[in-house]
Amino acid sequence: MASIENQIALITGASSGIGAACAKAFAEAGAKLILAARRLERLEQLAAELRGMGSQVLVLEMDVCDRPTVKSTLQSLPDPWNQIDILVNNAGLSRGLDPLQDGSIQDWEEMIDTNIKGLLYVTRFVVPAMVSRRRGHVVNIGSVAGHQVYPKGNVYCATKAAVRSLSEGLKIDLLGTPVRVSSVDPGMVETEFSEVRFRGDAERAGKVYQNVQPLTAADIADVVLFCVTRPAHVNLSEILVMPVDQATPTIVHRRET
Ligand code: NDP
Ligand code: 8X3
Repeated sequence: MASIENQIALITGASSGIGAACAKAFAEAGAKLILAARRLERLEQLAAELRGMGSQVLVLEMDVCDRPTVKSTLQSLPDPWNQIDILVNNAGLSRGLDPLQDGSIQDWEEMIDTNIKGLLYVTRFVVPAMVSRRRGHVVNIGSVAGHQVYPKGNVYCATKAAVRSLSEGLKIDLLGTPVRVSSVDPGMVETEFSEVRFRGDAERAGKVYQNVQPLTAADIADVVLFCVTRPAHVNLSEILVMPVDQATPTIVHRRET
């Protein structure tokens, strides 16, 4: 196992779920953390917890969709925080679950702006320094939804298929440099994801995980940490992580009550 001690890791969407779990796992492994999201209060709370464990943490209030802010924030990081070794492109969301022909265009735009364009902006402003420093690892959080489309998943699935293509494209374009690109693609993980999808309808969100054992955010953080702690010549290109109870996005084993 290679160490990530004292390496600088930028995690987007660190205020909740998988991003927050990655922050904890990385902090335990001794990394220095840049935590980014829109909800500053949440980030400050997590940062206080991690600093209490002895970690160095920088908090960034950053909406990945806001290109000028992403650019200015990332290009004005103080020394040594500008020397990012690991980028976890995790910020993402789904909105709604509707047949495409009835879909909300605003929901589509929010998913496309966040999951595709936001990931691109952050990558564009972080990776050049990795190339010039000749070190770095980008981990994109994709989804099983990027492998298999499910009913009413249309645009969300398309954004995650795009993330899969972007991981592949970046890997090809970085060939010849030591910078690695991995895609970690989870199935069902119990986080705030479904509450966001159903705009705070906790009852509907709860039904997604009813009578089933989903993955936890910590399960995914484990896999991300595994990716970034392989020897420098090893790249885990793509990892699909599913709960045992889930075969495909729609084929799920629900226990009898
Ligand atoms: P959560 O809703 O718990 O977390 C999503 C995170 O993304 C939050 O920290 C949120 O922070 C951040 N985020 C959303 N929009 C933006 C934005 N515009 N700018 C910056 N940050 C943003 O869900 P998960 O932890 O489950 O989701 C994390 C990733 O995992 C997503 O990419 C999701 O698509 C993917 N995924 C999730 C699965 C699941 O079943 N849960 C399965 C497969 C993939 P804030 O609101 O503070 O900005
Ligand atoms: C999140 C998992 O199956 O709801 O990417 O699309 S799913």
